[in-house]
Amino acid sequence: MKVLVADDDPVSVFYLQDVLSEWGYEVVVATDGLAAEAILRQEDGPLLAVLDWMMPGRDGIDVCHNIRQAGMARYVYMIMLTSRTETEFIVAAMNAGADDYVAKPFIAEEMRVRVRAGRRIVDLEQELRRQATRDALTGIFNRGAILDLLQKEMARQARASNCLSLIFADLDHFKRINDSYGHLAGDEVLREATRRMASALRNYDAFGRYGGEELLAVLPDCDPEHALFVAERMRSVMADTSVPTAYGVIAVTVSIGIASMNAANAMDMTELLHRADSALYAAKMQGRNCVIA
Ligand code: GH3
Ligand code: MG
Ligand code: MG
Ligand code: MG
Repeated sequence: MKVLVADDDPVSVFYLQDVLSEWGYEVVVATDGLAAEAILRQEDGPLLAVLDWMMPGRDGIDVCHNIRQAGMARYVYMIMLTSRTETEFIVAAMNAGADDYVAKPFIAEEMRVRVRAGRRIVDLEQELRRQATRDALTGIFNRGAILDLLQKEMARQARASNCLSLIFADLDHFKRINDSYGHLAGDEVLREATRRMASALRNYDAFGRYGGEELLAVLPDCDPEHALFVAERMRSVMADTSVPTAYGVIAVTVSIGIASMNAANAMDMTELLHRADSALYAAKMQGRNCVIA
């Protein structure tokens, strides 16, 4: 796990770096508050930070305050490092958003247990976020998370005047699979189907379960032509190879509908979903195991 160490005192930085890496943390260093804040705001920035109170430019308290105000998607656990240990200073630090504090000069063992307590919080927060956004059966995004992501991505693409494509996929005659092989076999097929279809996507695409055996892929910066190519790949990874399960080898195909949006034809999320759903319906009508844009 990455830990940010922000301190203007090179001796303090050196010591912290030394002990933290010995305890297995990956240390990122900033020597002033501005740099510290910039690092914490990065998309994959550290989730744990040890911040010196007194730093040139922007002090640790301001960094805490700004990070809490920033409304970031992830929680950053911040430990204030301070030589001011009177109650009023501690209250000020924690009011600004610090989670904990360690008195300077610090004792390594105390730093170790306080960072470890922070890590417990960060781990719990990440697990909670995973459970809230992932589908329990397949591990892909759940309905709430994929729709949330679609909404955000549509706004982002509209600002950038980029094209976004949406793929709506539905397994064919899935009820028959449940009826013939049982629901546990159906579950296995669904898991394998999402795994295969996800591998057909680019790594900045998002994939989620809309409901039952209906799946949504959000493809940013993707025109209809390329979306068709991706969807065809998703279709063929299913059609080309049957799925081996504990209950037998099961052939399963998928029907896919595509809708795209760009600056010239802006629309809201409901409209885009509706279009992809209509295309999916047309694919079913055309005989299934096909893609319609
Ligand atoms: P179509 O080709 O028209 O899509 O036919 P279908 O049978 O796939 O369509 P329908 O939507 O009627 O049936 C979907 C079935 O998927 C019904 C439901 O029991 C099953 N299903 C939904 N979620 C799950 C799941 O998590 N596990 C299993 N095993 N089955 C599921
Ligand atoms: Mg200092
Ligand atoms: Mg179906
Ligand atoms: Mg369905």
